[in-house]
Amino acid sequence: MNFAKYFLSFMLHLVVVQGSGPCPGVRLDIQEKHVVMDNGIVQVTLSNPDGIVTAIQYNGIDNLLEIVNQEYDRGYWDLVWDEAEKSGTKGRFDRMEATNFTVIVENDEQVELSFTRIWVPSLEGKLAPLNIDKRFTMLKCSSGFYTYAIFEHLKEWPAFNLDNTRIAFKLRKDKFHYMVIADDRQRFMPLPDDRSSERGQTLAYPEAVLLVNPVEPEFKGEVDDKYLYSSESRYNRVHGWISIDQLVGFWLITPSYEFRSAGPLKQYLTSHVGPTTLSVFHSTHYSGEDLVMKFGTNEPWKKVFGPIFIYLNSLLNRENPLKLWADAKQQMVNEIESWPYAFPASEDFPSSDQRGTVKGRLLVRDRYISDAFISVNGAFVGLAPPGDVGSWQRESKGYQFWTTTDEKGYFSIIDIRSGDYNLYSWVTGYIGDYRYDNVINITSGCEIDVGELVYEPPRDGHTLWEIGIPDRSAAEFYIPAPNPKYINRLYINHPDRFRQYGLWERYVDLYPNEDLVYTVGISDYRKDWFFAQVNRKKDNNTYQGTTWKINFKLDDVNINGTYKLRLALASVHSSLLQVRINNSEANPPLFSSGIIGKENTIARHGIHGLYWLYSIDIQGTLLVQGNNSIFLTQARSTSPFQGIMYDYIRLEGPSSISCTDQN
Ligand SMILES: *[C@@H]1O[C@H](CO)[C@@H](O)[C@H](O)[C@H]1NC(C)=O
Ligand SMILES: *[C@@H]1O[C@H](CO)[C@@H](O)[C@H](O)[C@H]1NC(C)=O
Ligand SMILES: *[C@@H]1O[C@H](CO)[C@@H](O)[C@H](O)[C@H]1NC(C)=O
Ligand SMILES: *[C@@H]1O[C@H](CO)[C@@H](O)[C@H](O)[C@H]1NC(C)=O
Ligand SMILES: *[C@@H]1O[C@H](CO)[C@@H](O)[C@H](O)[C@H]1NC(C)=O
Ligand SMILES: CC(=O)N[C@H]1CO[C@H](CO)[C@@H](O)[C@@H]1O
Repeated sequence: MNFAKYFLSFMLHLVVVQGSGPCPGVRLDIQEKHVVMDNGIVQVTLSNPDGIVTAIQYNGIDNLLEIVNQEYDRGYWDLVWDEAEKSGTKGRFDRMEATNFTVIVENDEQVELSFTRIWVPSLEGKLAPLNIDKRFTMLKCSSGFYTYAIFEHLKEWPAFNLDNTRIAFKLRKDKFHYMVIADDRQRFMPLPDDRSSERGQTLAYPEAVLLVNPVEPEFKGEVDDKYLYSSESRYNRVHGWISIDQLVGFWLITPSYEFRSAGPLKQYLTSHVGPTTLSVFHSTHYSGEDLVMKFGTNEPWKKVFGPIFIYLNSLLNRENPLKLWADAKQQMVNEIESWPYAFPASEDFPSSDQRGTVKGRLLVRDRYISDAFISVNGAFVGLAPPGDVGSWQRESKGYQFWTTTDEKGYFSIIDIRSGDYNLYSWVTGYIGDYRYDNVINITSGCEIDVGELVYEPPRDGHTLWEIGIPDRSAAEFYIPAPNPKYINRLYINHPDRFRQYGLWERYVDLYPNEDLVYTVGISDYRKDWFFAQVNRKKDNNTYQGTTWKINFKLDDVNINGTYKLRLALASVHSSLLQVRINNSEANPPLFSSGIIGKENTIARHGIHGLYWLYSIDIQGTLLVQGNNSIFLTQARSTSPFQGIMYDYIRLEGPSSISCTDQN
C-alpha cells in the first residue's frame, strides 16, 4: 500500500469524537480476580489485587492491549533493583505486583484505586525494600485514565539500588502499526515477528536487528532498534500509536517531568516495535551507573512518579488518521494546563496551592567578550535538590522544576513542591554550569524572588580559537551518512542525522589510515570534526584508540603566561582522554582524565549523554610562536562503543591585563 497517498486522500477537517455532550458517571465493578472502571467512554480492567492493566475497552474494541499476551504482560508498572553492594545497571526485574487492593475514591466524578505492596523484613533479598502504592484514576467524561505510583523506603530498611522504573503498555499488533514520537518522528513500524531469528539478523547488540525478511517487504533492509526512538525529557510529553484501520489512537501524555530523573536533557525510551509504549520515570540510559539511585540504610525516601495520562482518541470513517496525532498534542496542552492535577487523592501529591514559586532574572557576564550583563533568551533555569554545581544531571531521588528565560532573562518557576533546593542553570552559547549558592526553601504558597542572578562562565582570557558550539551536544559536528546496509528510513533527510545504526564504523571509512587532523582557520567543524572520537577497527577485529590533532598558529607567545584549554564533552563511554601539546609522545601527558563515563551514547544513537567540562592549564613555555599542535588521545580500545563526543573546545590566551581591557 502506498501510505503517503492513502493519507493524502483524506480531506482535512477534524472531528474527534469524545468529550462533548453529557456523559454517564464513573462506575466501578469489583470482581473476584478483576476490577473494572468504566465512564461510558473507556472501560479499564485491572487484575485484583496485582494492579496490572489487563484490558482497555474503547470505541467498540474489546481490548486495545495485546490479547495474545498473558494478562500480566499487557499494561504494568515495573522496576529494576539490586542489592546495595552490586554494581552495574542490570539488576533484578520486578513487575511490582501488588498484594492489596483498596478503593480510595468512588463517586460519579471519579474513581481512584490503590494497589499496594508492603515490604516486611522477611522479604529481604527477594523484593526491593519499598512500599509501593500504584494508583489508577478515572474521571467522568475523560477519554482515558491516569496512573501514578508512590514509592517509599523506610528508615531502618536495607540499603539497595534502584536502576529503573517505568510503566509499559503492550498494544495489539494486529491493530497498531503507525507510531508517533514527534511531528518529524513518526512512521509505519515493523511487526515484532520481524525481529525473530527467522526474519531478522541481530547486529552488534540484541536491540539492533536488521530486517532481512519482514512480513511487510517494505521494511526489508532497515534496522530496527528501540534506541532510535528515544527522546529528551523536555520533548518527551506525548507519544504513542495509531490504528489506521480502526482510526484509534493510544497515547501516553506526561504533563510534567518534575518526577523524572536528571532534568530536561535526560533521554528516555518512548515507543518501539511491539507495539510497545513506555513512560519511563527513571533509567540509567545515556548516563550509566552514575544514575543508579543508591539508597543507604537509614535513608528514608518517598517519591511520587506521575500521574501520567493514558489518552485514547478516535475518528469517524474516512478521516485522516494523522488528525489523531494533532488531537493528542492538543490534549497534551490541556493536561499541561491542568498541572498540577487537582484530582489525585493521595496526600503525597500536593495541589497547586500547596506548592511555591520562584522568580528572578538571569544575566550572563562573559569577561573578555564583554563587560556587559547580557540577558539570554531560552536559558534553562531549574530547581533541584541541593548539590554541587551541575549536580542536577545526575540527581534522581528528588523532584526537579525547570523553565526557560524570556528574551529579557526573566524566569518564573511555578508549582514547586515544598522542600529545600538549589537553583541551577546552564546557557547555550556559554560553557559551564551555574548554581545559586543559597538553599531555597519552598513552603506551601510561598513566592520567592531571587532578583538578578549573574552567571559568569569559566574564562581566564581571550578566545584564541574555538571548535563547535557550547550547547552540550555534538550535533553540530560532522555526522556521516549511514552505511546503506544499515538504515532506518525515518532518519534519511532528517535533522537528527545521528539517529542511525552503525555510524561509529564510518570513522574508518573516512579516515582509513591517518586520524583526524583539524587545522584552526582552515578546517570547518561542521565538516572536518567527526561527531565522536571512536576507536579504529583493525582487520583482526581488535580496536585501536585514536589521537586527534588540532593545529593552530600563535603570532606570539607569552612564555610567562598560562593559557587555558577548555574541553567540554557532550558524552563519554569508558574512555581515557589524554592531552598533549606539540609532542604526541609526551609521557606523562599534560592532562589525563582517568577512565570516565558509562553513558553508552555511541551505540545508542544519542548525540549527548552527561556534560563534562575540563579546564586545563598550558604553560606558555610549552607553546611556540608559529605552528603548534594539541593532541587529543582516547586511549582505551576494547570495544567499538568506547569514545568521546566533544561539545566544544576553546583555547584562551593568558590572563594578563592589556591596555584594551582597562579602557
Ligand atoms: C489492605 O488494605 C486495607 C484497607 O486499607 C487494610 O485495612 C489492610 O490492612 C490491608 N492489608 C494488607 C495486607 O496490607
Ligand atoms: C524547608 O522546609 C521544609 C518544609 O517544607 C522544612 O521541613 C525544612 O526544615 C526547611 N529547611 C530549612 C533549611 O529551613
Ligand atoms: C591486531 O592487529 C594490530 C595491527 O593492525 C596489532 O597491533 C595487534 O597486535 C593485533 N592483535 C591481535 C590480537 O592479533
Ligand atoms: C618572563 O619573566 C621573566 C622573569 O620574571 C622576565 O625576565 C621576562 O621578561 C618575562 N618575559 C615576558 C615575555 O614577559
Ligand atoms: C604552519 O601551518 C600551516 C597550516 O598547516 C602550514 O601551511 C605552514 O607550512 C606551517 N608552517 C611551518 C613553518 O611549518
Ligand atoms: C614542548 C614541545 O614539545 N614543544 C614543541 C611544540 O612544537 C614546536 C613545533 O613543532 C616545537 O618546536 C616545540 O619544541
